Amino acid sequence: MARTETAPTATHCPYCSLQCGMNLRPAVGGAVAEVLERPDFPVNRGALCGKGRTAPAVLSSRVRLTGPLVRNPASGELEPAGWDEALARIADQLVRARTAHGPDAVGVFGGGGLTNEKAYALGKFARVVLSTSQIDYNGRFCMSSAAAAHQRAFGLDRGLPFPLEDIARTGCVILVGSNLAETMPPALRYLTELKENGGRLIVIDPRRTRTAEQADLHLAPRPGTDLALALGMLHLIVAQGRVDEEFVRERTSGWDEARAGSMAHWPELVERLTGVPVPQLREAVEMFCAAENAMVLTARGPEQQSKGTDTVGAWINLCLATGRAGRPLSGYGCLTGQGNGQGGREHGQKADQLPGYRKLTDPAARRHVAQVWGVDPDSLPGPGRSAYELLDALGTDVRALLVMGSNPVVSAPHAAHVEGRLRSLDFLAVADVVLSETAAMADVVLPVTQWAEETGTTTNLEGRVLLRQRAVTAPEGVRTDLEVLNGLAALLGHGKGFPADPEEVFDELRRASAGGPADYAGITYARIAAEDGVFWPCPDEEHAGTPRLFLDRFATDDGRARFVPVTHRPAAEETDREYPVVLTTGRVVAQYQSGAQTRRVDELNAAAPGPFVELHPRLAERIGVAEGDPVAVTSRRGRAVAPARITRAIRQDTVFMPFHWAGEGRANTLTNPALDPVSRMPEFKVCAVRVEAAGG
Ligand SMILES: Nc1nc2c(c(=O)[nH]1)N[C@H]1C(S)=C(S)[C@@H](COP(=O)(O)OP(=O)(O)OC[C@H]3O[C@@H](n4cnc5c(=O)[nH]c(N)nc54)[C@H](O)[C@@H]3O)O[C@H]1N2
Ligand SMILES: Nc1nc2c(c(=O)[nH]1)N[C@H]1C(S)=C(S)[C@@H](COP(=O)(O)OP(=O)(O)OC[C@H]3O[C@@H](n4cnc5c(=O)[nH]c(N)nc54)[C@H](O)[C@@H]3O)O[C@H]1N2
Ligand code: SF4
Ligand SMILES: [Mo]
Repeated sequence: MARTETAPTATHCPYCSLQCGMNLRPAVGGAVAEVLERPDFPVNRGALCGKGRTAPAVLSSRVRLTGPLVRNPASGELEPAGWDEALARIADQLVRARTAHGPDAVGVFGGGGLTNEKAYALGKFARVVLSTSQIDYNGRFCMSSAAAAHQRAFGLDRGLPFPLEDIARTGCVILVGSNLAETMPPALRYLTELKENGGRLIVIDPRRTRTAEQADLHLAPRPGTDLALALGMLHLIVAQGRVDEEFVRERTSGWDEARAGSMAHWPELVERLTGVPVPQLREAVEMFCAAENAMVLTARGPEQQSKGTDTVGAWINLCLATGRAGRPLSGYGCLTGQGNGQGGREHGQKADQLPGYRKLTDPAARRHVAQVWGVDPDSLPGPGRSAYELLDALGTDVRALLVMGSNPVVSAPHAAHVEGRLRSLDFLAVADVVLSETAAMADVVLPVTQWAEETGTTTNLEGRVLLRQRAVTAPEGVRTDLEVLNGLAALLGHGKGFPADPEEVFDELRRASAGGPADYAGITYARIAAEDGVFWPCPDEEHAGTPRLFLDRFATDDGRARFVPVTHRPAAEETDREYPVVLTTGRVVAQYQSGAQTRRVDELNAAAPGPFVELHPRLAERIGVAEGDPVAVTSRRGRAVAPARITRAIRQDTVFMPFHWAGEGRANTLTNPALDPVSRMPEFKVCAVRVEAAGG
């Protein structure tokens, strides 16, 4: 008996999209649950980064929420309350908003960290129980530009169309705006193996990151100019006669227009736009074309731009023109970010989407899903607003909001404005594991279980569906997100249709996704556990799953990949005399996202205690700051202050801030909410700022 209670369970890390496998042994007595290696799991083969290794600390953290909180109207304070009271308050307020202002006055904001089951149930809850179109999620801030570009070019969006292991065996990898040495450390092994196998690595990043240090060639463009860089490379490929004419003829459409788009992008012009010297551009083309197989992988650098969709499109064009797609060991891929960044974008928490990656505007999709849900297709609302537009509409069109799995006070662009919008709501409910900055603003806070305390599936960056199994017992007083939705649905008149058992939800998800682009019909919990995960699409239980996509045909109607015609355009905000420096933002290895979870872990705080402004010694000298001095960074939207971190690893015209912290050093006080016209992705990676010494 005692043995089974402390036996380790095979499960997965709560954080990033690598979804590293681990074994977790429950705590004995007052101790923290123990992470053990799980060397047989293929993605990370036992390796974990510091965040994964210390994740159990958040399970037993003293600051985690263990009972609901309800704001006392008299004192204005959040006070402990029972579950019945908290849920009744939410149901009552959502009905009130709907009655007074219509169903679209109620909004829902989800997260790419939610399991497939939760994302599915949340989307269904919005459409069926609330009848609102106003649902979106933080994945819009993440990989939505790459997702849109995938759809346009290939007719299907799965981040990586091949398993990570293929990276080690290709000939050349261009890594665009990914710092995976810090953002998915165990994946660095695939790049090391690539080089051991004789392959070449090109890294494109305005900073010489730990990842860039591994590269055979590092190009450091000015932020926001990746589109010009990709077009410049395509220009050279055309000029040097290196186009794979046969591939272009047999497997693609739209080449003439794409080629025409590249013709105006002379290397010298590209050098002027990007700051990348022509010889380096030529060297990159040489490395990429000399290899028999090659890949381009993008992450947030080129994607979080107001032209992210076109930028990724330009990199895909490069792959297509050289025949590096739709065949083994070659292709384009996006390194998705959040734990369920892939699955979270497939099952219906996105504004325009139904489960199985179906479109909400497609009548056949509506009929199929409505039938699974037992509702009239006409009762399903249409598409709603994208994440930032939804946050921007709070307090005006949208009067009540339910947040599950995001902390936008820290992570949304133009965050002070978003805070104001949240404050102007009639009602805010937040389900979280800790009192995040967003939860602290809520009228009702619901404490939920964490990863290791509940079972559910996630789909990692490879499209591999995984089972994250419950390994420890949750503290008394917390409920799962599925139980929360089950309870709210019942209070709102839907006693059926929202089971709290994850496997039951998954079985419904399988039916809802059947026949859709992201088809999970053949995937079962038992299969996942037995097979180290199953790659979608997997239409039936006899189907082996699909680790590699597009080898015979692309997922477009005619089976051909589509070139997109693109030309360069500037960032939404360019530098000028008043704001002469470019700010870009991103991550450090020891903190995760808004920091809501990792800022509760001593070991991680010791490694990354707070925000900083990374700047070049020349710029530091010009403004008179030394290492550690407070630097004020001002944009058209606000001012942030953080200590200087001086390094030659960044361009002289650029400063970098990580976005993991709230308060004075919050990077998102500064960022520009300019949106990509297709994906509605905000421009987190480029805005114009002024940089000054803040001391004295
Ligand atoms: N430690 C840690 N790991 C994480 C996360 C975390 O918060 N912390 N979050 C997870 C999530 S959700 C995501 S989305 C991923 C993100 O993973 P990454 O995309 O690797 O992370 P970022 O640091 O946002 O951006 C990567 C790099 O883009 C560069 N960059 C900035 N501007 C530009 C530009 O204009 N062009 C180019 N080419 N590069 C540019 C930055 O200098 C940075 O080094 O990480 C996941 N893993
Ligand atoms: N300036 C700048 N801003 C950025 C970015 C950038 O590069 N630069 N990157 C953007 C990107 S890529 C992303 S993905 C976003 C992420 O930004 P956020 O959406 O804020 O991400 P998290 O900090 O992971 O927030 C998740 C919240 O949900 C809670 N939580 C975790 N698991 C669960 C669960 O299962 N259920 C519930 N109910 N709650 C849970 C956590 O405690 C936390 O409070 O930030 C974006 N913001
Ligand atoms: S790399 Fe990502 S999944 Fe792996 S341990 Fe670190 S945070 Fe967790
Ligand atoms: Mo992300």
